[in-house]
Amino acid sequence: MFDRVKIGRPAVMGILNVTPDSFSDGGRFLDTDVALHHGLELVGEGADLLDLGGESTRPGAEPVHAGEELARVVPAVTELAAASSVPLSVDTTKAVVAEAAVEAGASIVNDVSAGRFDTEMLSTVADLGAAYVVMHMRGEPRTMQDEPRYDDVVDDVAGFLAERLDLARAAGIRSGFLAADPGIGFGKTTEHNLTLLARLPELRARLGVPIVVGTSRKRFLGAVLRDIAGTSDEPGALEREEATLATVAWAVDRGADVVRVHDVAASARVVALARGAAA
Ligand code: PMM
Repeated sequence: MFDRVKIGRPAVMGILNVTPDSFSDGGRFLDTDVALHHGLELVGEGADLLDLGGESTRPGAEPVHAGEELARVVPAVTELAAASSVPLSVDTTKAVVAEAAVEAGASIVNDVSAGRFDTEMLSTVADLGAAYVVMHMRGEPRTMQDEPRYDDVVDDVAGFLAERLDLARAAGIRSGFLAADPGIGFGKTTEHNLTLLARLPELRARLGVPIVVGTSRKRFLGAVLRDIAGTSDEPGALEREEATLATVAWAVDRGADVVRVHDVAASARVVALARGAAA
């Protein structure tokens, strides 16, 4: 499902947020027809997978009720599953949403809480026979950016992910169906994020599962660009695209198996080039 060896290069996961408040494309794809259209566009641009999310996880975001999340995600998954054959992933921390989305045609559950927010999640994913992405986040979205500290960010993140992968296996999720994500931007400073990217090979070697990396349009890129420009203004989400592409190339070079991105067309080209350089 996630192995870069199988398709001969890292996979491009296109982001389809069906939320009114996601940080970079919130509100644009809330309508099911619009989501379907955008999803198919991403597939046409080279997305190997689509990741649909109905709850914003941006820093400070408030949780969404399951009913609301289901109403956002399930119709979009149903329509996309009927219209396209790319694997669909559901970005959720709730077992009921994971279950409904998989029944509607998704085959991957992308859980930014790695099973911490819902005690039913791991057993539900195991019963569904779905693939599962465990991501590292410090605490919860509402408070994760409050003075993040680590002894050694790579060691701490790897230790957390290894523990969550063990729990996922113990719950019955098969090893070949698991992937891990360092959670760029989830309770980390700019320095932490850059360190995690630089030391991705170490993380990958320690965990022994495919690695998903999501840097797309994230805030730390704005901070780096601001420092480079020597100004006090931070570029907004839509002005972070070239920085995103630089980190996509970097992540691929350091062994990322899946890159989670908004701009699929440009990322697909960068992945193809970076893979040539990394080979
Ligand atoms: N980032 C966001 C949401 N879900 N899932 C994974 N596995 N990795 C990420 O880095 C990640 C995620 C937040 O970004 P968005 O609002 O653009 O979706």
